[in-house]
Amino acid sequence: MTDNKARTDLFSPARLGALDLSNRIVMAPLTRSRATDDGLVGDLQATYYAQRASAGLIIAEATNISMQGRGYALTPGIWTDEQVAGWKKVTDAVHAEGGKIVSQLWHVGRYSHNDLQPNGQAPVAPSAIKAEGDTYTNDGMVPVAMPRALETDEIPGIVADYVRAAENAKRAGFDGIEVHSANCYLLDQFIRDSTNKRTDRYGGSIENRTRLTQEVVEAVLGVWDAGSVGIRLSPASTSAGNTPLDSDVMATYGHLIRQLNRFNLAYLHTVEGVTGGARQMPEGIDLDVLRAEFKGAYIGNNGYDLDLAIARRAESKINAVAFGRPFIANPDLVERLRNGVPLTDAPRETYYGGGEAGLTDWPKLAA
Ligand code: 8OZ
Repeated sequence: MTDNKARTDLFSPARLGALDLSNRIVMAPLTRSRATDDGLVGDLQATYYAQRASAGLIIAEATNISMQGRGYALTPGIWTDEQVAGWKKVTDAVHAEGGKIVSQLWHVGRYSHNDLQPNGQAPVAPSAIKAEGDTYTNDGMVPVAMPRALETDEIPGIVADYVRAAENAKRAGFDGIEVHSANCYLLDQFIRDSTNKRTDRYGGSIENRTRLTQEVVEAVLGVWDAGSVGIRLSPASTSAGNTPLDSDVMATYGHLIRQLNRFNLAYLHTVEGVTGGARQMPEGIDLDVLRAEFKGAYIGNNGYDLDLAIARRAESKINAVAFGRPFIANPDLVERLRNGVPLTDAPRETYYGGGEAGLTDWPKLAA
């Protein structure tokens, strides 16, 4: 299609699976670290997300499926009734503004610290290999801890935690869920041979390493229709602990994506490049080849601006585009992009932690 048609198309209604979007601009999941110690969101987040409801779809910030899944203080959860009640305020507020919102289900795996874990235990991972890097606890930044390898018989419990979170997302009034299988967190740690040295049915071959992601997807489809379930992958990202790439990115993620096709999911949401960083790909990795393997809708993410979104839509390489950081200081991002209004840049200090400041105090354009 022409660039003109692609531009119009980005601002026109679209359907991803069973999700009816008013436009193809998606708000990417953004960790803002303003939940309570108990992982509760409430009026503050209801205001924040409702302000951004003109996005075609909001993917809410990554949300812990269990206490064991936590890797950062003040991130929200979705395993208790109180947490569900908090999210219900958010979804009601977004729906009142005509928006759509899905919950991104998250387990960080090894990227955590004992202080964030139940009874001060070690974080869990496919294998006992420590990540590099720091995480944020109630005592400030600390190096992530040495994880312990999950026993094979613990894995059904993790899948059950995803199912409970999926049920809770439904009770909380979300329009769907996104399985976070990206950014070197638990599911991605299982996928990559750099972080998975297991010898059971969850390690070794590509089939085995991609098994947990598939089991989680299949399990949550007992709760949600496939048309309301998306998945996020980041084949080329090394975020969360400078995690090494898989030794054969194309083969591993290619296999996973072909297997995912049997579920007819609403969408595949891919971080193109290094999360929050470069879009350049290491030699031998071509994400468009992987994208072409997927039979459903595709959301492109990472470092997009409107011109890139138009260009990629014109080439039919994306069905929708996810913007992250631009949504922080531009609650009406869709209107600004449509009208060619310059965007406001949010300073880094506003990203994580604090209260209303830097979260809900960004003005919309005057009508
Ligand atoms: C930034 C800070 C903490 C977590 C991800 C959920 O990268 C995150 C995250 C991003 O997926």
